[in-house]
Amino acid sequence: MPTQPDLVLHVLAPSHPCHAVEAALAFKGLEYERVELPIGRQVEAMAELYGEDRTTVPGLTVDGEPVHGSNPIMERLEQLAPDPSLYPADIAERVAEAARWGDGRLQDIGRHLPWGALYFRPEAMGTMAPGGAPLDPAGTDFAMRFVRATWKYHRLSAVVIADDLQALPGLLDHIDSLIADGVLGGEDPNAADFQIGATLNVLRMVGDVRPLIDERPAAQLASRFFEERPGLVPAGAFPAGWVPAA
Ligand SMILES: N[C@@H](CCC(=O)N[C@@H](CS)C(=O)NCC(=O)O)C(=O)O
Repeated sequence: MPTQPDLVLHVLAPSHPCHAVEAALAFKGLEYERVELPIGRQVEAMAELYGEDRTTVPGLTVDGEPVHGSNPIMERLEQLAPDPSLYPADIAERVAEAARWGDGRLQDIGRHLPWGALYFRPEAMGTMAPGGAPLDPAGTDFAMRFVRATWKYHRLSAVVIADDLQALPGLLDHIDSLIADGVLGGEDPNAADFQIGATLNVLRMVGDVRPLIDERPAAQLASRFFEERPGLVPAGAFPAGWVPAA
């Protein structure tokens, strides 16, 4: 590409929608500056750059023009560099629809279930850094406070988590059907592969749900496009009866 606009991507390191956008940028071969915001201080930073009601990550500035949210960013990248396409012409509308579903329905579960499992196994938070290990008791005290604050922030509850677990097999069926229809998992990745694959990749850190994903075609969307994340909340974290049978 002869010239490209100046791209600055604002992320939180563990965020799966940020990983989706980074995979899309790499697929398009676009260069960008990656600004990692400190966890807990992203709201102020994002509000200043993107506006008071746009405080989640990712955000991208394109020659200073703010674009907020993983799907709007991928759509903007498509305008900037149409080739290779994130929305191939023959399935463009179905890909856009699947990416919207991945954002609107699936993505939250990628936040809820890891934080949900960590509530029951807080020491496992130490495994989420590269080379990490389960936390010692003092570290576990810190993790317990952190996880509780996160539950409050995301308005999590046992009912929310149990409902998400019950819904998961149906959502995975939908992903498998999109693969069977050729909307996902084709030879070249598209925007929906990145959006949905990034969420499946973060869900694989939850030992209770990993087997539900790994037995299915959907698993390939995580492993093909994303590196396996460090960290595992061991199976058996959720109370008996909450996790559907694999
Ligand atoms: N669905 C939006 C929102 C993404 C979102 O909620 N990101 C989370 C990280 S995975 C976040 O910014 N959390 C911090 C916060 O809500 O303040 C997108 O795909 O861009």
